[in-house]
Amino acid sequence: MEILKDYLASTQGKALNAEMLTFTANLDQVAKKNPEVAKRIVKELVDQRSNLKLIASENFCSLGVQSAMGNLLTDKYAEGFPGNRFYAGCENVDDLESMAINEAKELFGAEHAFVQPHSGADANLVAFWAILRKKIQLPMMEKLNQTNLLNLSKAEWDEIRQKMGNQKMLGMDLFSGGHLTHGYRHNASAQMFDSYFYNVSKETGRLDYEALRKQLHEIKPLVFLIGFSAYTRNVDFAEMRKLADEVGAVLMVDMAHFAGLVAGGAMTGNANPIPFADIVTTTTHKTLRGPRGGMVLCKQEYAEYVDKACPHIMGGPLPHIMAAKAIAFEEARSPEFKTYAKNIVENASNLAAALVERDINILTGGTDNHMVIINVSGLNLTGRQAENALRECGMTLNRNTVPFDTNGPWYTSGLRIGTPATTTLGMGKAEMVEIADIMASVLKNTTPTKTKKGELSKANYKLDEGVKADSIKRVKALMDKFVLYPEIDADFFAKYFTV
Ligand code: DSN
Repeated sequence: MEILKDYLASTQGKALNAEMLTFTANLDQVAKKNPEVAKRIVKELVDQRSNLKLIASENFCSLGVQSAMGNLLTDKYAEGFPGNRFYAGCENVDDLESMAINEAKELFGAEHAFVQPHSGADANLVAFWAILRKKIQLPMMEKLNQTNLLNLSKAEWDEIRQKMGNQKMLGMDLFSGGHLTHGYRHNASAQMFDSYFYNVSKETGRLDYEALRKQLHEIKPLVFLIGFSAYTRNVDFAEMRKLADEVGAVLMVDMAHFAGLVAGGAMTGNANPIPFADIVTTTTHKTLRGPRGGMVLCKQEYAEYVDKACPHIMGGPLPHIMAAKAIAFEEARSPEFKTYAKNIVENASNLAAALVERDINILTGGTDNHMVIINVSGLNLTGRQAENALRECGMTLNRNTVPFDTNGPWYTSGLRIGTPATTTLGMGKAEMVEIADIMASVLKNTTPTKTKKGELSKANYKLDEGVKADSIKRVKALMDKFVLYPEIDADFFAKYFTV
């Protein structure tokens, strides 16, 4: 407590808000146990304060959300779901989880919510197995006149297992913007399902509904999965529902990226998947601005199967994270969050327009959501070179494949940028134009070096020193104006870490 005592003495006369006090006290506890860990926490804050966060899947959650995550709630086991636990003493966690569930249902207008998944990948596993159990296991059990798996003979169980493991799923191809967990061969989902993929149109870069219809009729999948981590256009979920119904497929949507836009009313009508999909998964930390975690929302008919994620694939939930989810969902119901969601989209659209004005190649020429995807191949760069050059200048973003990418998923030909974090900081149109200008200048002044064989390197590059110095200055000016977590006093860091 020495550091905290010093700190409090040094701030005499200054009003300290509760968030600062909590943060200070927590960090002090960490420092007492392991100062090196405390330093790393502060170092991360320093990094995120001094570099522009343009990663489309990241954000900054409130200090209230953060404080809810770091406490004694982590000490409780609560396998099961509210009212149905495998341990005693869960009444309080029941209340807490129910609060998060009710907030989520209210926020999204969902029939049912399951707030335990630790990540989006977990949420997808929960959803996949809920679908398989309801659609395949249940009818087979009914045919056998059985309700308990443990009463099946080995032969009966083998037959069910094989049928469950042999179902088709149609998801978006990774290169078109789909996600690893949607059937990619290096992911367990490709072993669970016989996976098929749809692509965006080569001409428009957008989903082609007629091509999709054709594929659906050919494949007739059990699961029709819509969701992406690198696609910038709205999806017509009413149309997707129609397509799914034509072939009797379950419509599953992974809205991890745009959940905050749905919550904040920036994606409404047919762009909101909740009324149309059977089952929707999401993370809670991207545009939704909550703690790192996942969630499943579904129609009532899937509720029972989703809730029984334990014992099926999950162990104990994280009560401290569910507490933080309850706070984040409540925050997302506020009028401020509505404005925030609208601003995210406006910022992304202004960022895209400013990049296009500077002759940067943007996929589909713009965006409907929170992200923008740049194709850097026309500049002779790989995504990796562009990502590294921009990070040298204080811009944190990630390289990404573009549809039909010839550079593969390691080097890639694209960059994915997003506005959730900069919008949280309060940036608007002027800052988006400034960011676009810095980015364009860095990209145009970065050139690949030659390999020993005289070919263009995919990894190494040369960035003009003058442009670099100027860009660093300009990014710093932005960051100085829009301070991350202004509640946390910079002087306090000095006690743990010299910047
Ligand atoms: N890693 C996330 C993203 O960046 O989109 C998806 O899992």
